[in-house]
Amino acid sequence: MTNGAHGAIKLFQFPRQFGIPNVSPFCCKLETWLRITKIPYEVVDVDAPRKGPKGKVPFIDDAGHRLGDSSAIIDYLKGTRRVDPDAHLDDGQRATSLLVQRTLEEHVAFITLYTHFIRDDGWRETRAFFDAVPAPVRPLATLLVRRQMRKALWLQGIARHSDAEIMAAGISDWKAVLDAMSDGPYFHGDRPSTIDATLLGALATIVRTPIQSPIRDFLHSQAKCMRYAERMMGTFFPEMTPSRR
Ligand SMILES: N[C@@H](CCC(=O)N[C@@H](CS)C(=O)NCC(=O)O)C(=O)O
Repeated sequence: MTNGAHGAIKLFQFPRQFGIPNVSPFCCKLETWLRITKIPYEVVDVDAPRKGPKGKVPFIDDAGHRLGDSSAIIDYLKGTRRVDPDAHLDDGQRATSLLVQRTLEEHVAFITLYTHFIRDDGWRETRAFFDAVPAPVRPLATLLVRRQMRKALWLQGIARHSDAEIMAAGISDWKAVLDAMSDGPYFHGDRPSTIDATLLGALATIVRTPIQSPIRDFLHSQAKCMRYAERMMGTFFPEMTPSRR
């Protein structure tokens, strides 16, 4: 084990749902990164992101030191654990990683919030997330969360477009990401790097949940993408991957 001197970190994230590491792209990204780097961790389920230092999940506790934001946590762990799955990348690959990360985290993530919380197909599935809320207050709680999400997406801007425009924008993003990807097995070739964690986080919540959308249909039609998702899950989360018949 590479990190023997350190105890297991605590990883705070949403409870698992749909048989994937996490429905939150950022939580799935961080847990995938921990598996790529073999850093020991234990999962702590949280329902309320506001308990974290940045008011969002994921966050970690490393021997009493609490830290939020998946990228800040990754930088911190690279430094304290002296592991860097990106060390072998050249400047061009690093630049591509950053551009793909920004596309996924600053654009695709909002479209995914729209498909999961606002579109009826998504909301039918996502509302089950609130089953843990006591029944008498559940209708009000879910109404408020969805209203807050609509407001956030309006302010961010994506919700000012028609449904067809948002779906087309999402498909364009994904086409660009898939075109930038090597022939595998990982995004940049033979070895996994941080962008693979980011990419699995963004993909799993779309292709491995039952939430229907034209974006999901598009991704399911891309053999390269589906092979990649299956390979990443089989390699890093074998316990969540149904065995092949
Ligand atoms: N930049 C952050 C984004 C994390 C994030 O947006 N988390 C969402 C869940 S996907 C969250 O906690 N949202 C709750 C909120 O904003 O109140 C990261 O990389 O960790």
